[in-house]
Amino acid sequence: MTMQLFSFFFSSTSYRIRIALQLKRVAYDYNGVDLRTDAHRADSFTPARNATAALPVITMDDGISLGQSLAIIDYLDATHPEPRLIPADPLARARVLELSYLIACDIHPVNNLRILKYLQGPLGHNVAEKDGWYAHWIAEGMAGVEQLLTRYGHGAFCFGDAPTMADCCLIPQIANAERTGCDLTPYPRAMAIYAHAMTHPAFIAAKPQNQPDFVG
Ligand SMILES: N[C@@H](CCC(=O)N[C@@H](CS)C(=O)NCC(=O)O)C(=O)O
Repeated sequence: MTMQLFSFFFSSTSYRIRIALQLKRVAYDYNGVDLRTDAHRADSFTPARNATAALPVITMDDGISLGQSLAIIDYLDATHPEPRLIPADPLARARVLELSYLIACDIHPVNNLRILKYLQGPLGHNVAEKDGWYAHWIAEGMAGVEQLLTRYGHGAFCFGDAPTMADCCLIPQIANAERTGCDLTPYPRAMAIYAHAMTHPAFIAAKPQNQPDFVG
């Protein structure tokens, strides 16, 4: 059985996995789960396949399901080691994890769909306030990303001329920030990496616009 990816085209966490799968040339079937209609919370999808009602999820030959994008990339790196996305060298590995965690643990969670919905629903904020929240946390987080890249980054991607898990996290985060109209001019190093990634076949194939469930 081919690996199954449960993804939504605009989901940045799903985008991380699409990049990793494309880089590693792992065959997979794409299963679109529409976050806008709460399909990720439907009984047909949770909890058997999706313990936390979040994307992405992959399922494997033996029926095992796995969520959490960084755990999935770690698993893919162990089962499909070429090309490596998490370096073996302890410090190189730590640098890749440092940037990946900054994006995955600090930036993405506060701007996740359920948080934005809670701001507008139970907390009663309007669209402008919600957009201000989003832009604020992008600015705080991306300032840290740019610092790390300026101090420790090198090459055409975050840490060298080959992509790592850090690039799998950075590119989707920038794509989402760009789509929501955030000012990204203060982050020239990050944006240069983004521009370079947009010329790479694996990153192009993983773009939201190139997914079967994309709606413009
Ligand atoms: N830490 C998780 C986050 C997963 C996550 O929350 N994904 C978003 C899509 S980008 C989602 O499914 N959100 C649904 C919601 O907030 O209701 C990961 O890295 O996989």
